[in-house]
Amino acid sequence: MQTIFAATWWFGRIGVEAAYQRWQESKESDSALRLLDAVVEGAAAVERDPQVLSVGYGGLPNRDGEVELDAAVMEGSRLSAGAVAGVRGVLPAIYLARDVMQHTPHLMLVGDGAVRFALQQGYEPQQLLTAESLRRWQEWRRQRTAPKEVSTERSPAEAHDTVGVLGWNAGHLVVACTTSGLAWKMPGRVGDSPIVGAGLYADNEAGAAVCTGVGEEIWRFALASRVVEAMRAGYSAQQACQRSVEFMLRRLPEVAAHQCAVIAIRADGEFGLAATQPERFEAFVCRDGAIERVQASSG
Ligand code: SD4
Repeated sequence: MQTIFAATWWFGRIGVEAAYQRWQESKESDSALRLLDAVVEGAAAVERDPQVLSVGYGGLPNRDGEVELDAAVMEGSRLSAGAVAGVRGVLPAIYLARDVMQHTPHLMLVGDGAVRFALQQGYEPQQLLTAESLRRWQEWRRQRTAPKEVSTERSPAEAHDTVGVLGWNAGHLVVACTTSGLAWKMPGRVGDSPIVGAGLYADNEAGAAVCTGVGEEIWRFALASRVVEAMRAGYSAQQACQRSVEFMLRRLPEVAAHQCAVIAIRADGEFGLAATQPERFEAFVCRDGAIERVQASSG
């Protein structure tokens, strides 16, 4: 029986490798739980990597220099989900999202309430800023207070990427998504990533999708849910992603100025991806351990 993992961006490779490793080493007898643990582990590996400046430890902070994490998980048999948003000092945030799903009657906890829950669950408070992310924040602040200087860096929104990990086995679908959100965001700002239907969705009857890019644009189009509903209507994963992104661009042409990307797996295991800026988007797909880099194509 084939097992598929897929994850966004260059660090998607880290995500699918860690997911597949967990899948293979797992002693969990319930295959649905085993698959969920695998995608959570894939997302957590990216959170722990300080080289990734947009997820977890080392993620770029908000405008006040604080790292605020958003994360969510969803599984497609019971449509169960758990999410956290605006969480400070907790790592991996994706574990906490899974804890919300498995150990509370709620779907999402935010801010201080989420941190209190984390402490009750035994998480140790962590410093998520690294020397590098602190240096970048200080540089951003310096440039902001010196408006005549021109920044050569890509705009914060464009420089910021989320890891979304999809898992498929025997028709069962799961998804994990975690991010530090847009760099230099307003404190308290939440994007699409922890929002069921916007940043992620999974339904075994149709498929699963996870998004990355500018959350405000992705959210207003409920992109993950839109893609899953297109698969339910009979489109392939590739067509569903493509059609949904084309709809966004037709409905609001200015979306083309932003990166909005989605990857999807249909209930039968077929994979697809699309992006408003396809030349800048890549994903990694792992089929029974064989990893392939996939680039979005235009049109
Ligand atoms: C957000 N969607 O918070 C995330 C950020 C991201 O590529 O994925 N950027 O809006």
